[in-house]
Amino acid sequence: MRGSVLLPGQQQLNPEMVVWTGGSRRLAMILQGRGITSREEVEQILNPLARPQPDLSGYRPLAAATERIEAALAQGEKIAVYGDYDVDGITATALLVTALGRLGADVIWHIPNRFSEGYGLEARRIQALAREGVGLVVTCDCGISNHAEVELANALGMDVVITDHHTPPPELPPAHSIVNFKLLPPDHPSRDLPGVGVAYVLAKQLLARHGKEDDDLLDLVALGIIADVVPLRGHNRQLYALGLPLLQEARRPGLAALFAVAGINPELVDEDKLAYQIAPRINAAGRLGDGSTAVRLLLSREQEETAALARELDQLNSLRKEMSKKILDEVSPEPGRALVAYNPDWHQGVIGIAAGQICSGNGTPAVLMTRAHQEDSIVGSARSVEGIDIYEILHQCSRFLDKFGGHPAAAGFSLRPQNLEPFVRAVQELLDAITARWTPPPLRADLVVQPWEIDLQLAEELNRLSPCGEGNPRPLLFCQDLAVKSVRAAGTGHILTLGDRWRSFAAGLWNSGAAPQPGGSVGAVFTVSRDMYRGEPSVWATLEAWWPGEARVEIGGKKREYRDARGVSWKRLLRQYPEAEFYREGVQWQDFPGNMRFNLQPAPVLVMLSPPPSAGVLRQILATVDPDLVVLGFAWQQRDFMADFLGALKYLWSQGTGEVALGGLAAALGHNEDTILAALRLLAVSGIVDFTLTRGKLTVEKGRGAKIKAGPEKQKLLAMLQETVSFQKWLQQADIDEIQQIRP
Ligand SMILES: [Mn+2]
Repeated sequence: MRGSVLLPGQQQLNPEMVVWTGGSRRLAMILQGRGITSREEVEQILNPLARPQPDLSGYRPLAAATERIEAALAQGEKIAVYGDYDVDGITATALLVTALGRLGADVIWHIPNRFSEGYGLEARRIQALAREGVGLVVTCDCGISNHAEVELANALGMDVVITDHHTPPPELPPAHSIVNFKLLPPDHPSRDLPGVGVAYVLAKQLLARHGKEDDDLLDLVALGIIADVVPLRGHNRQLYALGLPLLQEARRPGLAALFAVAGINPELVDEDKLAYQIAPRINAAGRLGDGSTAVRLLLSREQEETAALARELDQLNSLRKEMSKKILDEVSPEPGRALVAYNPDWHQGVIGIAAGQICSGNGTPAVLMTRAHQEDSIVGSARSVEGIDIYEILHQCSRFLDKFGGHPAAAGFSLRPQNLEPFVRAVQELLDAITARWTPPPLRADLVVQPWEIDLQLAEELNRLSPCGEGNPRPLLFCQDLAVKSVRAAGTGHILTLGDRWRSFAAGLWNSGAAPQPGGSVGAVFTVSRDMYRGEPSVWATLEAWWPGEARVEIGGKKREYRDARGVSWKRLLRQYPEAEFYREGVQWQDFPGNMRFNLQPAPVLVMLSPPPSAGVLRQILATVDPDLVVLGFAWQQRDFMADFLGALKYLWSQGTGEVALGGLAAALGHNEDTILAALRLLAVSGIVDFTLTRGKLTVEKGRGAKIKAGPEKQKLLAMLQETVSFQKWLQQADIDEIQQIRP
């Protein structure tokens, strides 16, 4: 599996990040590790609707487009919506047609045929529209590169309003107006809207001017955002958050029918179901048949019609899957070598998907070619891995190609049959040379977790980062030591039961060759999600990489000796290690020698008198003292946390100010900072205190309440305290070998 793993840096966590994430230290660590450090950015990820959508009404091209469409409405001019055959173009078309229809427009629409017309405006179709009496063409998800075709439309007496999100060429086409947010400044939150998002902004403005609703169109936008793999940041996150509930309520009959044929419970619709189950079914229409089928499905309100259309898309998708499986069966990629293959019988609409599957399965680029449907030429599709720019490679072979386009990860091209042989030779040679010196980039882990942390609560906590995908990846977790309890083959991969002595969870391992042996232990990098198992919600992990337990990735790099002195009295330890740094925390230890986590100094010997509250604090202590010898001397007794905590607050108030550093208070009580915050939140909702946290400094004021309220805050605090108790109990009796696995 993947060679190397990059662990998150050991940076000091800004305590305010924990507050901004609503008390989640883990989310705070992940976001800070990703360079998200301001309150606005955190809010934008976790709570995108806290702020209004960007106001684009002052954007001039939008006003021009609105005016031109309103003129068409006033004159009863025929409008043609010109879309695209992928999900983005299909949803954008359905959206514009609905909005224009709602305004009483005389509107027709067109989805080009992928093979006979190709992507974007096409000359013969423009002529046909002119003959049909169209006066205004409104594009969506295309048009920005169609200079000649727009010119032709103008010559035939039609105006063109372009709405598109593809990168504009240096010279813009002579359209009446061009709404493309890629022309906005680089940091504008609307810049990455997909085609359907751009269409929505225009439709919203038009509808608003006529006092009409646009909210029911947002399901189309949410679907297009996920299917078009645009960054899940900025305005996209807001539109997705608004559209998701409509999808989960299955408001649109066509999508309800599609969820039904796909066996999806609408309430459970999320970004993954949209990307992997819904988008392929809608795309199947354009790949194997006619994209119009999908537009009709999205527009239809008739139950019989939607059921029939949804079945049709489902069948096309099954056919598409069979065809790509057949391609996968027919090729035999060599491990570590890029695959270049041609077969005239493969379907043009499927080679891109198959190339993607080969590429991710084999971990090398893949180039597949077939005979074009319509003309005497060969078409190809290429997919590549991170760090190998397939577009650049095609560029270097462009002397053999008629057309090529794309980006570093995916590209398409066409060539004449007589060039096939020299092209295959050239491209294989180039790819061989490059893949030979290529090493996969390291996986970048967001968070180091211990086996006992991997539970449903973790999955739910991390799920607050949803939607995850482009621009906001699902967090990658690193765990150094997981027991492999069982392994069974499932589909193209394996399902494992992993865990530690006390807990287990299920994990999927897909497309990655060998699985570990049960009975041993592994290190792994994985994502977690919430899953239903036998009707119960549970945590599910998806492994991205694993390695045998004995080949552990070094985190600290330093060899440390550990000595077991659990149960030995502190007086004896003090005599035995007079030069050592002593760690002790918690009110019961106040009068003992030693230091809290913040007052510790580097020293060759560390004696731990009290058990730290979490692996995180233990790591912090080890990192600060950086000892060669660690003496585990802790004795532990359970205390009443609330009594200690209220006592500390009383002491604070008796001193006057009510101000204290969060870290200092946590250390004095021997707890985690997020536990202290959870306790303060509970006391605050109970009216017992009022508190603010600024730059790590707490100000706590006395409130009027006296009784602690039951509710989610109390549950949360109890869960955190339980976690600390479990960890400290574990420290009491675990093998030294296991404790040693917790490194800075
Ligand atoms: Mn698009």
